[in-house]
Amino acid sequence: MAATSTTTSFTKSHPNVELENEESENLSHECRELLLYLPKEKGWDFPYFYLYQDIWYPPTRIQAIISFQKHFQAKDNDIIIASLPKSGTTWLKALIFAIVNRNRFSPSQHNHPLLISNAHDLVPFFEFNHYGNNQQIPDISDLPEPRIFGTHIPFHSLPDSITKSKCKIIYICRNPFDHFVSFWLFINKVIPPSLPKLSREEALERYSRGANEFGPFWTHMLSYWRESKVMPNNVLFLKYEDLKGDINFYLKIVAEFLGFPFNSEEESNGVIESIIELCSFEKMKELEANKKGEFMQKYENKNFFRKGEVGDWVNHFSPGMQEKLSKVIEDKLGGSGLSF
Ligand code: PPS
Repeated sequence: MAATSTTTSFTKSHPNVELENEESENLSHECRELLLYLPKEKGWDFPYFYLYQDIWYPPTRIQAIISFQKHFQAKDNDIIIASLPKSGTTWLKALIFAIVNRNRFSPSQHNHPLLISNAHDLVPFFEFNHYGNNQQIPDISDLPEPRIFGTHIPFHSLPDSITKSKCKIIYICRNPFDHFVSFWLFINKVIPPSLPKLSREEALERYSRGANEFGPFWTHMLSYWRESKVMPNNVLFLKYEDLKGDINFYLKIVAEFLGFPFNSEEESNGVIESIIELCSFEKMKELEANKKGEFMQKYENKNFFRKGEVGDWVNHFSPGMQEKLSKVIEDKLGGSGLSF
């Protein structure tokens, strides 16, 4: 499936005449023109989101995605870690970095890169890092191979260069109840003082309409879910809850899928257990690199590590909220084969 050039509603007769100054700063002419005609919603940690290719984003993200779609050249051995934010991205980035680089960096060595750097610095995102630097086109052709990238973009917006290649894409998905809680708490921590924090009811109302960054969650999840059924050798679909339930089993699945299977010697030498330990929530949360520092000069690294539990949603949902989200899940995912 190829990336389409604009979203569904392109209503020339009703432009968004009042593009905010701070929103249009550093945007290309092409992006500003596009924004004028895209559906617009109140944002969470940005003043507004715009619907681009069926997904809501702030303007800077759209600019980055357009640049990524235009310029990225995939290599067949590229590895792409895809997710909705707050689904286990940081964890999966760490696990995959450790698996793929285990011959360069032993998972038990005291100066392993994951002990001194945040996983997002080792595995940057296309749309925040590589293509998020205003309008500059990055030179990423000579990154060490296999190159490992992260993205929160849905499958249908990935450039042809990726979808028509032999790249390996691993998607991690999370139960929408826990996903919502993690997302809402995180965004409220990073909302700039100029914007109001969202109550959980207000946040859930918007989440249930799909009106959050990278939402609707169902469109995003289903984009990878369907491709994982069509192209199982290229797209592996994982669930956070499954990894929490049996990380040993899933680590082997991931390594095999990526073409880096563990051999019997590694298995008996405890390499799998060392990777699990290195990337465990408890270990990562306590590292200096993750307690301090910021990602993108906006997100404190410590905020990527909260509880790391399955089922924490029960502490945040009223019965009415539970009913509301259950209905959305049933309406949007029912019949797809994707369930939680
Ligand atoms: S982001 O912003 O997209 O990178 O966030 P993401 O990493 O996808 O999700 C953050 C949630 O994942 C939890 N987390 C972990 N769980 C298990 N193991 C490890 N190592 C790990 N690291 C982060 C993190 O605590 C967030 O979940 P909640 O429920 O908020 O605790």
